[in-house]
Amino acid sequence: MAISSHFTVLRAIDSHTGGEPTRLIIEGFPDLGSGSMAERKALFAQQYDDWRSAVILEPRGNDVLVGALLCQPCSPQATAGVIFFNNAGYLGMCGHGTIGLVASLAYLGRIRAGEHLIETPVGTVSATLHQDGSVTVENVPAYRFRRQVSVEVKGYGAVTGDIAWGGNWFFLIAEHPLAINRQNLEALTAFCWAVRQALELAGVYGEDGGVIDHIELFTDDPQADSRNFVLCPGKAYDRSPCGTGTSAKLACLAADGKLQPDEVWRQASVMGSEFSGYYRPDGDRITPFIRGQAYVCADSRLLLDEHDPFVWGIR
Ligand code: PYC
Repeated sequence: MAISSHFTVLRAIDSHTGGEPTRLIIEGFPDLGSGSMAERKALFAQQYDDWRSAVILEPRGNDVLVGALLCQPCSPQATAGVIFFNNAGYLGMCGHGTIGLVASLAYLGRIRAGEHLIETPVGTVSATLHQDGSVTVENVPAYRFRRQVSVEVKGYGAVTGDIAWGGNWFFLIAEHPLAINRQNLEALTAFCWAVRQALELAGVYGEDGGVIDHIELFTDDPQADSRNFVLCPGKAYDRSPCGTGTSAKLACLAADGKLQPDEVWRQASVMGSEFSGYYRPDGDRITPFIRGQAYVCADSRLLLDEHDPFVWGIR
């Protein structure tokens, strides 16, 4: 089928991992060169940010969607490089997105079951595609940076949580007044957003000065070891248990001596989807392993019409 010259065409594979969507761009994106994924992410952000909004924002996308740009890796040993992005900007790493990437590459017939190295802006991760289609991600090293930090949150009072790195910065809160279930999504979102703003107002950051842009709440779950609610940087909540958030949780459990190496932790999301995880010690950090399953749900072409007033998304 011929497509007129005023269209730019991107091929996208959509998947979801525990309900959380990933849109993998496999063709049509501007060349970002051959630098590291961190360098290519910087170039993407500086020169091509309108391509991020075209892919992610309405009318082609939505606030929940996480984008993943498939890149040629630097190392010949790696299967792929990837840069993750969302409605607000860029992610260092994304667990559900890596599981979605691997499921999408398997759907395309580009990979088989086994271990694959994937380069990300925050380091190389390994992803094992199992025979049953599930994927285990060996994430970048995770650690708890600060324990039990209190912050005054407007309208809620003092809130205490741990700050941990799982590939993104998280504030993990066990003690809070909210029920974690689908009926309470608005209140959960409002609370987490207020916490996020309070952290910034109080000048509380990650170890590298990074913004703590993921807020994670926990409660007990009848089936899993815990249920969480994760608010992502652009104010959308994660439908999955969040791979980097589960990694941050494993780091806190390890630091508290509440979970032993190789012991399995089942993390449920607010939607009821589940990841399982375990860790291995890595100096003063841990290496987290997160297992989940993604399903491919679209193989499509995104059309960017130069005459369309919303060609770069509704910003
Ligand atoms: O699974 O790591 C994750 C993630 C980060 C943001 C949304 N999902």
